[in-house]
Amino acid sequence: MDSKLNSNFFKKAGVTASLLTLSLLVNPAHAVNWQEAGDAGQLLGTAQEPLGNGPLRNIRGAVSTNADVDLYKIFISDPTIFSASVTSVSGNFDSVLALFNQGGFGVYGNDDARLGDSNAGLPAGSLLGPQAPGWYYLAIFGLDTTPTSGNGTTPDHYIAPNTSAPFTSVIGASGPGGASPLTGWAPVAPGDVVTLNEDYRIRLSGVSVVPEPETYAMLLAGLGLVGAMARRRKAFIER
Ligand SMILES: [Ca+2]
Ligand SMILES: [Ca+2]
Ligand SMILES: [Ca+2]
Repeated sequence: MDSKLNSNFFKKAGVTASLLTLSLLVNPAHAVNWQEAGDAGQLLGTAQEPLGNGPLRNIRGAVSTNADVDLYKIFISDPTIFSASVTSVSGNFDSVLALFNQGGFGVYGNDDARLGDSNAGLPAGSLLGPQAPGWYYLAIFGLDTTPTSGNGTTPDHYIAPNTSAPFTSVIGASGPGGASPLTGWAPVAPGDVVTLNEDYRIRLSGVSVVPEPETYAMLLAGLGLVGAMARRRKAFIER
């Protein structure tokens, strides 16, 4: 192999890696406002992951019908302040929020944040809330469906318990299917599907798009790469 060519290649690659590292260091993290791209899926494998770099402040999206569930993969960087609250444009969408952990197990959910307000909210500081930083899944959906687990979507598979008025309670995964991870959603009978086309906004706190540990890992990997290249270049030169 031509050592000169290799040396140039590594020099180039080293500069690229250095620039990447530098841009990560000097680029202040801006707040991210995510807009649903197309239609977010509703299962762990099809959840939509907001992209960018910085604290995730808002997710905006739309529910096409009362059977539309939008699931987002989010990184909760600070569980002590994590909260999520929905506003819908017209108020015709009676939203529900549910949080699942990385394995798809239900964490907590809510139908109405406040009495007389159909917008859902997951409060900070709840004993039922997330206790550790990490990847989670946040679902927004309407009242006509509910998350299910196992190999069925009948009420004996419902992850959340039945609730009664005033629907403001914060609930855990204490339904009959609550001990297993999310695998489906209770179907809305075709005749009961209603077009909504409702825009929603989920305001978030305690959520980051690029998690800090990963950023550091990337930085370290970048620095390590540069170091390794410098060492290899040196080895080539000394040869
Ligand atoms: Ca949607
Ligand atoms: Ca959807
Ligand atoms: Ca609601």
